[in-house]
Amino acid sequence: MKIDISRVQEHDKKLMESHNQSFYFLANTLEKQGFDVENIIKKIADFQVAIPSWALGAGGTRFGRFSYHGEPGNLEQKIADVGMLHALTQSAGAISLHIPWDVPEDPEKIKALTKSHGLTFDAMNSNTFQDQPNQEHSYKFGSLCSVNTKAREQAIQHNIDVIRIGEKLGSKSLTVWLADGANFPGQNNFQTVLKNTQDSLKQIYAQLPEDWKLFIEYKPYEPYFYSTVIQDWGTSFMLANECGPKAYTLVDLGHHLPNTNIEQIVATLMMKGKLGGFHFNDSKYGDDDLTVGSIKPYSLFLIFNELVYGMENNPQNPYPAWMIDASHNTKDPLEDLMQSLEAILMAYTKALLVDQKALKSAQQENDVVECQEILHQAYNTDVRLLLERARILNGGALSPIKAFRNLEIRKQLVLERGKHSVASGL
Ligand code: PSV
Ligand code: MN
Ligand code: MN
Repeated sequence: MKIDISRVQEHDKKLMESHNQSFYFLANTLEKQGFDVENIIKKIADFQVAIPSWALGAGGTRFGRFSYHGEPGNLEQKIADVGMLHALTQSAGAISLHIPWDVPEDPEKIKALTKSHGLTFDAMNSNTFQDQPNQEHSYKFGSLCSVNTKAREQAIQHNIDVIRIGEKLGSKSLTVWLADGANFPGQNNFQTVLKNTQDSLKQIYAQLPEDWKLFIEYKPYEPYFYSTVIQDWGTSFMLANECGPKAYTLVDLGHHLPNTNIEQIVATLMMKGKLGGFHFNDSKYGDDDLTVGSIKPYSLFLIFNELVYGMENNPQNPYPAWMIDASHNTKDPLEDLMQSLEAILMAYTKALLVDQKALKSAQQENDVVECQEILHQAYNTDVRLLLERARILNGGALSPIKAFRNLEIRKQLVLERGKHSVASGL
């Protein structure tokens, strides 16, 4: 199914008058404060976030899935869902695939379909955290870290296979997230499993095409509860350095222990030119994978403040790959993703409104109060009208969720795809 954008524009006509009035008021206010509003809107419009194929079904918990029906049942339908999200929001211009869940039968056809929705392929994700049917060696006790050479070789080969599939689609990166770890002290020799992981990653890295990047994701705990081999950014950073210049650390917001200063991690990695990718979500306790900005929007703003600073001041760091990595079971997944996209763009826009020059001089003066005032001035600006403006100018919906609901898109998806849902989810 493809969205008929003229129906969206027709729907938006009713909302335009009030948007215009409020927008010009805000634009004037910001211009008076010295901001180049047109430039900010262009930056918002250019900011694209990838959608992972596993976030399109209601999932997110191992304990129960409560379907919203009409969920995508194959790769073509997953691409159609992201295409729809992109048509409405104009900010979801890429899809991230997980192998073996999303193996394309005909890569050329899938490539053309993706292009027809205005999408590109973001990072490919390998999966060595589950055993697949007919798999020879089990990952029960680890994959790239395994003390079983055969299991390790199998996991390395899987990652190489994923790269080859990605090449056919035009992807340019591989994200490796490993569940490898231990539930009990003494189970693993820390140095052995880290060394094995390092050797395995180097072998995968050796097979990376010239213009590809390797993203190494970290996570402190879960599924294992005593130790994880790549537990933190330091371990990921060390492994990326061992692999070489095309390997980077990937920060997933949910993969930190409570109260970790993620913005400081971002600053450090960007200074070192090693922040490759970013997974957005939100959490109260751990890797809860909740809607972005639903729990700690101010933290998200502080993280974006560092990202914006890094993008402007750290040419040694490549432009990071953005992706939403969130999925749970109580919202329509498409509406949930629209809320996440909005939260990401809001935090980004507010970070663009931080007066960097004034902040620098307040820091120089050690004027602690003024530093906070500057951040709060930006954070407390209601930027939603700027987001609306960027969307309309790009041909999207003024309010994606309103359009999605009023045009009864979920109902049409259920009619078209039926009630059963087979989308894979974590
Ligand atoms: C598991 O924590 C996880 O959510 C990681 O964040 C990965 O990026 C994702 O699954 C897909 O493998
Ligand atoms: Mn992730
Ligand atoms: Mn996760």
